[in-house]
Amino acid sequence: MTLLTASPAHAAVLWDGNADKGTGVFAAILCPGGVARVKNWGEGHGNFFEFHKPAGVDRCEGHSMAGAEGHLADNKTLWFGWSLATKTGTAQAVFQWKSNGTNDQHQQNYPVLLFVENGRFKVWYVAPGEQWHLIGTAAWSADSWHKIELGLTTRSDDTGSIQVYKDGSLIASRTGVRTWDDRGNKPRWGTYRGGWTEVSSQVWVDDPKMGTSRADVD
Ligand SMILES: [Ca+2]
Repeated sequence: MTLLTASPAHAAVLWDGNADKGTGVFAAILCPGGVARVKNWGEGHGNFFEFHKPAGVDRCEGHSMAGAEGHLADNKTLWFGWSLATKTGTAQAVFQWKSNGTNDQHQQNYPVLLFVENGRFKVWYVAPGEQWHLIGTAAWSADSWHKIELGLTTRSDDTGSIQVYKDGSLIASRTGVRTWDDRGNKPRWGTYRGGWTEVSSQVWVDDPKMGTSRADVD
């Protein structure tokens, strides 16, 4: 007798940010002076999100996930997956694992940052005290889609972990990190200035998802 089992019982898609549903899949759009909208180039990705940050503007981002923030907590395993394309090789911060609160309310403003900079994709872990650690990097080609998968175990002590896959290859893996700040964290997709407020940047995000396993967001 053969037992056919479905996917593991603990696996689950916790949030599906399909662009067919519009920008309301995000909890908020933070894009003053820029453009955040649904776009479609008539290719296989169908509808996706466009974030355009003109020069002189700090950010154009989709902040967090409507209806799914209850899943964000300490001591969780969370996977985020999406497709990303950038107009140039310097799109600045394209994802932030952003801490809630401001200034002295947090020890880490952004424990994990993903950058596209000078033709490289970069994974930063930013420890308390604004200590930046480059924990992974890979070549980046502008104007084409790339699959990004980020796995986090959230910990407010130093026992968390970070894994990042780009186009199916593991490019960053780090344990012994603090991934959950005092007031918690939320994901942000789009483009944030980094050191280059004067640079215009345009990025496209398709099919962002959150789940409890990599398979959920693959
Ligand atoms: Ca799509």
